[in-house]
Amino acid sequence: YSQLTSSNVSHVSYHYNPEVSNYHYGPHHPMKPFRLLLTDHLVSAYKLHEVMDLYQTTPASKEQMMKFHSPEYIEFLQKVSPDTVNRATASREFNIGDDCPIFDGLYQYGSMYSGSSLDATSKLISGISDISINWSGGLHHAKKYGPSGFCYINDIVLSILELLKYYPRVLYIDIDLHHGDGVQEAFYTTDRVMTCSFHKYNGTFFPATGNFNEVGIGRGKNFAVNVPLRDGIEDENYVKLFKSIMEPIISSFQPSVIVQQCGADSLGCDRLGCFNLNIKAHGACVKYIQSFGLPMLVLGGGGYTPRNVSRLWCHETAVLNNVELPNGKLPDTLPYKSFFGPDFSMHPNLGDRIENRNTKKYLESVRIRILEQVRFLNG
Ligand code: ZL4
Ligand code: CA
Ligand code: ZN
Repeated sequence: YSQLTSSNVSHVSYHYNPEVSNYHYGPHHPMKPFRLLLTDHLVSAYKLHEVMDLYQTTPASKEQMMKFHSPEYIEFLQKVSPDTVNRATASREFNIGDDCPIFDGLYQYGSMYSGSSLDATSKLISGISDISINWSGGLHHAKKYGPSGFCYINDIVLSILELLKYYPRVLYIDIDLHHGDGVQEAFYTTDRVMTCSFHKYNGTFFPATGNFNEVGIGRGKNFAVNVPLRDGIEDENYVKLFKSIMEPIISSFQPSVIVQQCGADSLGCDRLGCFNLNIKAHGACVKYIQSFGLPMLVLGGGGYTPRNVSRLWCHETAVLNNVELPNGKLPDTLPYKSFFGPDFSMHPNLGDRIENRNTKKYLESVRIRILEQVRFLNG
């Protein structure tokens, strides 16, 4: 299981099963798997498919999903259907409801996006890829015994468990708008996985966890990092804070592999969002992590304005391939081009919708507090 280090050009692989974009959470539900089809069309219109290894992925098996999830929960998902579900029981026993409804093909959907993450993971482990991408993954809220926040199977936990068989230390970075609670909880007591989430936090915003004082327990103490942010954070402050926190974490933790969740709901103008980030700033965080030259699993996550989700993940696919996309209008051959109006460009301004409630003083206190925690990593 050697890693490719001799070449200065990374081998990038893209893991996708087009079927995943056909599932529907239901009318008006903000999570739209169709955004994955839009992303794939953009990636293809820019000919990025030609510079990466493409893999059509296979669904995860029941046994693979039970490496984290309880057999009762997986069996429930396998058996349940919209017509036969007892909603009262499903809600009480398995947290089924408006956020996590029962829809047609739910089990296949969960095994499909998790299978993509596991396929991407095995290409890293075998050394065939230096960077593996699965935009359909990154569903960070799912718990051992049930779904949470639009997430049914925790593909991230499954992937990290697999990575831990071959790598001593895994760094997990989560730039989704929401706290990566499911991943944090799964590895809260180990010093082999460091979890680090940037998110909106005010004590009530979903999932209501992720304050500074959640740092891990036992051997895992100080190996969970939380960066609680207020509404309206802007490009420059976010990227500066991100780099100033991730640099010392990477130099002291010395991860052997990095998993990055790239949730697109931290962009400005997101249907559920409250930050002001532009696509280039979000992408700069991915580029910065890539610059450390470690094997990297890159995953999607949230993102509720499909045209911007697909723009972001196409831009990040380009970044990871060291490709500069042409400025100007989107390619004429792009299917669903009408979704991208009125500007028809890759970089609409998403940056000034919400008042920035993160003062310089607040962000400085966040940085100091986290650097304090990271100092404890070395004894
Ligand atoms: C919706 O319109 O804050 C679900 C969810 C369904 C359609 C019809 C039902 C209408 C917004 C959200 C009633 C919906 C009430 N429909 C939903 C406490 C809540 C209880 C459920 O990006 N109601 C729960 C979850 C968050 C809560 C965010 C982020 C995932 C990720 C990774 C998950 N849940 C209040 C909300 C709608 C809906 C409209 C919704 N749910 C917005 N925020 C939530 O981190 C993928
Ligand atoms: Ca996050
Ligand atoms: Zn989110």
